[in-house]
Amino acid sequence: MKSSTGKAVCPYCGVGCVIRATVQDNKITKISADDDVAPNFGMLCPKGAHLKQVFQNHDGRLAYPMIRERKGETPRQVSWEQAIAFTANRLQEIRLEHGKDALALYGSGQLDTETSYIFNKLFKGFLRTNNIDTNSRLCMSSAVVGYMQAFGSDGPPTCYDDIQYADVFLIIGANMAANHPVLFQMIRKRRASEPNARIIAVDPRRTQTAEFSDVHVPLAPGSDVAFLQLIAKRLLAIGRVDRRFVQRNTENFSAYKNHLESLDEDTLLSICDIHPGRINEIVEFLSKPSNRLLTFYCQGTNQSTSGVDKNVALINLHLQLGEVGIRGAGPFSLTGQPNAMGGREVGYLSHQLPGYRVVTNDMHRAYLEGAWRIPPGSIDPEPGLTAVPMFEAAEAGDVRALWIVCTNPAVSMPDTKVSQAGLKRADFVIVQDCYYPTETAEYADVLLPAAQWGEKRGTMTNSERLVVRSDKFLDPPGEAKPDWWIFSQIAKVMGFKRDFDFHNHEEIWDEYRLLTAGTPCDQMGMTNERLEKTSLRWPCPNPRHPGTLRRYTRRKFFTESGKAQFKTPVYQPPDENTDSEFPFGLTTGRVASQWHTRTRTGKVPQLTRKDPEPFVEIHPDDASENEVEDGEWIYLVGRRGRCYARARVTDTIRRGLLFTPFHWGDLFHAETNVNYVTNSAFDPVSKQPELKFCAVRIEVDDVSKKRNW
Ligand SMILES: Nc1nc2c(c(=O)[nH]1)N[C@H]1C(S)=C(S)[C@@H](COP(=O)(O)OP(=O)(O)OC[C@H]3O[C@@H](n4cnc5c(=O)[nH]c(N)nc54)[C@H](O)[C@@H]3O)O[C@H]1N2
Ligand SMILES: Nc1nc2c(c(=O)[nH]1)N[C@H]1C(S)=C(S)[C@@H](COP(=O)(O)OP(=O)(O)OC[C@H]3O[C@@H](n4cnc5c(=O)[nH]c(N)nc54)[C@H](O)[C@@H]3O)O[C@H]1N2
Ligand code: SF4
Ligand SMILES: [Mo]
Repeated sequence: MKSSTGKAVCPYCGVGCVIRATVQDNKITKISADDDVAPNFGMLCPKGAHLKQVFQNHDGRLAYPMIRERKGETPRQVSWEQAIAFTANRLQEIRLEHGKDALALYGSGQLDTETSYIFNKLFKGFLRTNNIDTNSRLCMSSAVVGYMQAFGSDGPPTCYDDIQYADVFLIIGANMAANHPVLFQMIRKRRASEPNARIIAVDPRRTQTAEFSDVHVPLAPGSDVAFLQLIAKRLLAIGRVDRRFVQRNTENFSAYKNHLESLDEDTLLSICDIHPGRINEIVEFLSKPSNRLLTFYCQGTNQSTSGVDKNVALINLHLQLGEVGIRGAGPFSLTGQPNAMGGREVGYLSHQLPGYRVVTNDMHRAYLEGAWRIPPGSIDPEPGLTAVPMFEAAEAGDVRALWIVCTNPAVSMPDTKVSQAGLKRADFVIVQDCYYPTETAEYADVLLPAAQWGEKRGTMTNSERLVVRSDKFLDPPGEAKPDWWIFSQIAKVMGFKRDFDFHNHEEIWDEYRLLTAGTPCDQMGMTNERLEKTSLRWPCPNPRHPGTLRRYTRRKFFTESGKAQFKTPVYQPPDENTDSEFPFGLTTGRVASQWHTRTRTGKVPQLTRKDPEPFVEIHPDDASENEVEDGEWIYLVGRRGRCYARARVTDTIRRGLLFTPFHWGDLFHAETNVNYVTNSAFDPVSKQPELKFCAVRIEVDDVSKKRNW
C-alpha cells in the first residue's frame, strides 16, 4: 500500500513541536519534523522522535466502551449506545437526587481546544455547575494569577522568536534541558552565537539545565521570592530602574520600592542560603540597560504555597527594568502540557469561562448565557471546586459523580490517598482514557475509549500562543472515538440535542472562535480554512490579521487603568516543616525520557532504558550519615505516607534535600508513587498545591535491601 503523511502537534510538552508522520497500513513508518515549519523548525527531542514506537501495536489500549456493574468487578464490553445511555442516565439521576453540584469533571491540558470547550459548555452552561477543574490546577494556575494580577490578562507577552534577541536568560524553577528540550536547544544556539549572552539557572538541584548555564544558583527550596527581591533590591540600589516605563505604564511602584528598601539583605541571603558571589554576578549581567532579559519559569515557581507570590516577584523585576513588551524580553511562563494554554483560553478551570472570562463577572456570564442561548442566571456566579477540594468533596460524599478525562489522578494528585478515597467513595466514576489499565481506571464504573494523538483532528495552543491544527493519519483501535464526539453524544442524550449537535471538530472550533472576539485571546481571525494552511499566534482578530508575535508592545495592559501593577509579595516558607522526625526536604519532578504517569513513554524501550525505576537523589554526605549506599532501595517516609525508590547518591543536590520523579504509580509496584508522601496544601489564591516540598525521613530496611526488582 502507498504511504501517506500527516502532521500533528507533539502530544507531550508545551513546546508544541509540529511532527510529521509517514504512515503505511495504519502504522507509523517515520517520524520527522519539517525544517521550515514553526515552532520547532526541524528539531525534535527523543520523546517526540520515538512516537513511532508508541503505536507499534495497540497493547494496553482501551479499545471498547466498558461498564463495571459492581465496584471491584471486571468491566465488560458494551456498545457505544449502551455506554452513552448508561452514562447520561446515571448523571441525570445523581443530578436530580443530589443536586447539580454533586457532579464534577476533572480534565487535562492534553485535550484539544474543541473538547475542552464542549465539556465546559456542557457543565457550566447546561448542567449549571462550575465543578470543572483540570490538572492545570496542579501546573499553571499560579502562572495564570500572576499574569492576571500584573497585566490584567492571562497569557505570555512573549514568543519563541524572543530567544534570538535575548541577552540574559533567567531560568528559574524549570529544568528546560529535560522538560522543554527543543526550546532549550534554541537558547543554547543563541548562547553559542552571541558571546555576551548568559544563562542563569535557579534551582536547588544542579540539573542538566544548570550544567549548561553560566551561573547556577542552588537556592533553598521555596525561597524564590527572597531571591528575586534580593536581585531587585540590589538593582534598585544602583539605580537600575526604567523610570520612563515605570512612570507611564505601571502603578504602585513606590509601595514596591519602599518594601524592597525595607528588606534586609543578609536576611534575604540567609533565606536563600546561597553564596553572595552568585548574586553579584547576576546583578552585573542585569545592570546594563541594553541587556534584554528573558525569564523562563515553570513548576519550581508554580507548585508552591507561595506560587503566586513567586510569579509576581519575577514579573515585578521585569516591570522595574522595563523588560516587557519589547523584542527579546519578558516573563515567559512555560506551559507544561501541549494544550494547557488552549484550555486556559477556553476557561477550563473552575472559575473561568471561554475567552479569558470569569464566572464571577456579571457581564461575562450574561454574554455566554446569550451566546449559548440559555436563560439568564443559568451560569453559577460562584467558582466551582478546584482539584484538591474536588476529591476531598468526593471522599466526603458531596460530589457523587466524577468524570475523569485524559488524566491519571490516582497517581498525579498530591497526597494521593485522598484522590483515591474520593474515586472509591463516589457513586459513579467515568474514566475517559486511551489506555487500560491505568491506576485511575481501577475505580471506573464506565470506561470510555478515547482516540489519541494522530487518530483524531483538533486544535492546540502551545507555550507561545501559537494555535496549531493537527491531522488524523491513523485509525484508532477498536471503537475508540475522539473526546469531543464522546461529550457531544452524551450531552445530546442528556437532553441538549440542539446545542451539542456537532458533526465534526470544525463546527465546534467555529462556535468557540467567535466567542473570543474582542477578548485578550482573540482568535476570531483563525478560520478553519486558515488553520488548515498555517499556524497563527493570538491575538488574531480578523481573517486577514497575521497574528501577533509579541503582546503589550504599546505598553497598554488589560488592567482597569491600562497600567501594569507592581505588587509587594512577602516571603513565606513552604507549608511543611522539617524536624527531628522528618529531617529531609523532598522535592519532586520529572526526567527527560518519561512523560508523567508513563501510559505511553513507559511502553517505549528506547525511553525507559535510562531511568527504568523510581530513584531518589541524595547528597553523598547525607547518604553516608544515614548509611545509604548508591543503588540501594530506600523508603521515604512522610507525615501522610511512604514510598520506595532506589538511592542515587549525587552531589548535584543540596544537602538536606531529596529529589524523586513522580512517574511511577501503583501499576509499576505498590508504594512507588511519591504522591503518597507529597503535601496537598495549596496557594491561597491560585489553589495550586505544593508538589515541590514536603518533609520526610529515610528508612533503610531489610525488606527493601532484599527486594528483587
Ligand atoms: N520529559 C518530560 N517533559 C515534560 C513533562 C514530563 O512529564 N516529562 N511534563 C510537562 C509538564 S505537564 C510540565 S508542568 C513541565 C514541568 O517542567 P519543569 O518545571 O521544568 O519540571 P519539574 O521537574 O517538575 O520541576 C522543575 C525544577 O524545579 C526545581 N525546584 C524545586 N523546588 C524549587 C524551588 O523552590 N525553587 C526553584 N527555583 N526551583 C525548584 C526542581 O529541582 C526541578 O528541577 O514539563 C513538561 N515537560
Ligand atoms: N509529585 C508530583 N506530582 C505531580 C507533579 C509534580 O511535579 N510532582 N506535576 C503535576 C503536573 S504539572 C501535571 S500536568 C500532572 C500530570 O498528571 P496526569 O495528567 O495525571 O498524567 P498523564 O500521565 O499525562 O495522564 C494523562 C492520561 O490521559 C491519557 N490520554 C492521553 N491522550 C489522551 C486523549 O487524547 N484523550 C484521553 N481521553 N486520554 C488521553 C493517558 O493515557 C493518561 O492516562 O501531574 C501533577 N502531579
Ligand atoms: S520538545 Fe516537547 S513538544 Fe518537542 S518533541 Fe520534545 S516533548 Fe515533543
Ligand atoms: Mo504540568
